[in-house]
Amino acid sequence: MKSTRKDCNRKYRNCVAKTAEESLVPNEGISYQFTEAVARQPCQSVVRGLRATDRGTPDIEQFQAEHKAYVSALERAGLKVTVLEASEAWPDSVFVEDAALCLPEGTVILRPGAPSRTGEGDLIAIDLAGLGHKIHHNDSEGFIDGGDILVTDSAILVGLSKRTNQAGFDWLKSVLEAWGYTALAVHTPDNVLHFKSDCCVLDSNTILATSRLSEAECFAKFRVLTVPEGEESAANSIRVNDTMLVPAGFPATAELLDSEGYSVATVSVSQAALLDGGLSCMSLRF
Ligand code: CIR
Repeated sequence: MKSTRKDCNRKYRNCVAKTAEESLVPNEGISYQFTEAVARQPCQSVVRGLRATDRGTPDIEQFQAEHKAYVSALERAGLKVTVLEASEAWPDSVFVEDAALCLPEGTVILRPGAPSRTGEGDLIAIDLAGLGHKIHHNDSEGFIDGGDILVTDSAILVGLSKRTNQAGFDWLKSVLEAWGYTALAVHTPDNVLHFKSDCCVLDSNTILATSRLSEAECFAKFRVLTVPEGEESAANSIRVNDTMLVPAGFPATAELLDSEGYSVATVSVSQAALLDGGLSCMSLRF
């Protein structure tokens, strides 16, 4: 990546009303102020993508159309989006979020915990290096999926899950602490694929979460808005600059966010959802 931490902090300072000195959070804006994103075209083999429950096979053409609309939504929110070529060898590789974590200090290559996804880190490392990212490789035996990593402006929360183990967390924590971040291990609810399947950042002090997570101790320092009952999947929304991207089909959540003053845009992710994917997992934002 081209920007340094210092440059980035300067960027954030320019974007928010308060200066970093006045702010109560160490990295104000790091969780939602971005200039770029990386996504990957869905491949034909996505029909063999992982899913906890079989609710049907994704339709490739519809997946591609929804992916295109997703990229356009990111662009409308102000990002320059690089769309990487599809990779047939890795059926779930459209879900780029699980393979890397992009921070101002560098890009950390992760090791996704599902056996059919472990090589996605090496795959995206080549692409991101080609885009000028400073790559930090995973030199541990641990597993960690980006879907379990919630970057907030005050700390980076990592949900231990079926895809992210203690060794993966310990390794990432050592990398993040060397860069000055606080990394905290938290619990991913049972039967939930990833920690971020159930929550997202709304701003420096506010989280949107499902009711099963909203009472969790890990959010004690945040104001938490709870996703209306029956709309749990809408917790996997993403804030991109001044826009809240919310999956289509969850009107009560869109209304809640609108009433809280967020500018909401909806995006259909019906085909990704068949593979337990959602808005956050289809891009790396930085
Ligand atoms: C998987 O099971 O790994 C994929 N089918 C879905 C990954 C979704 N990723 C994410 O929520 N970060």
